Amino acid sequence: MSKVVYVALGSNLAEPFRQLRSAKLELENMGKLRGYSSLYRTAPVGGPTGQDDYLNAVVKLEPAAHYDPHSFLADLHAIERRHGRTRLERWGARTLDLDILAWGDDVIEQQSLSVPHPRMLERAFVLVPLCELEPAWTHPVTGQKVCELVAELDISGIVKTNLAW
Ligand code: A4P
Ligand code: MG
Repeated sequence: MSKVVYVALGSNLAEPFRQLRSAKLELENMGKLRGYSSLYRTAPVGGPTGQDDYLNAVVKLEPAAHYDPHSFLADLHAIERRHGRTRLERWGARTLDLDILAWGDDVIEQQSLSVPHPRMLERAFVLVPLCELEPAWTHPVTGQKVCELVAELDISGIVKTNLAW
């Protein structure tokens, strides 16, 4: 059976709602869409001060059979480029950020690709939508359950929107 991949989407530039909607359509070309969270408006974490709020969401996909995690990430980067992403500074404002949160239960620890995503455990803007989408998701290394992790975090900067994909 094919693996399931969770992709985190984030944008805080150039009409984030438009960016995320069109990115989701592009993701649907990379496999079978198995679910998606609501869209969340979130306070920026890290990076320069004065950034606009982000729009964040998580999408669940069954990747097309020809993908491995590296070729999948390469195609995510291609989508980011088509959305005008430039990498000026770490954690700076961006038109579109696509991260692989998890690839089945695989554990990969390379600089170019690390899954589960190493910073996801402390990030409410990732865990809140993942808990909504897949409450049973469990970290393959630590065994922690996503919604239990959310319960330990400050989620005051995370607001579920009524925006419809
Ligand atoms: N990389 C390694 N593992 C992965 C993975 N699992 N998924 C490498 C995606 N990429 C992975 O990423 C830098 C490098 O990480 C890539 O070359 C890739 O090979 P990037 O997207 O170029 O840079 P980045 O996103 O600025 O850095 P980073 O470290 O991924 O940042 P994060 O952790 O994604 O944080 N606040 C709110 N509210 N909402 C946000 O969405 N996002 C960030 C970015 C900061 N603050 C935010 C948000
Ligand atoms: Mg990133």
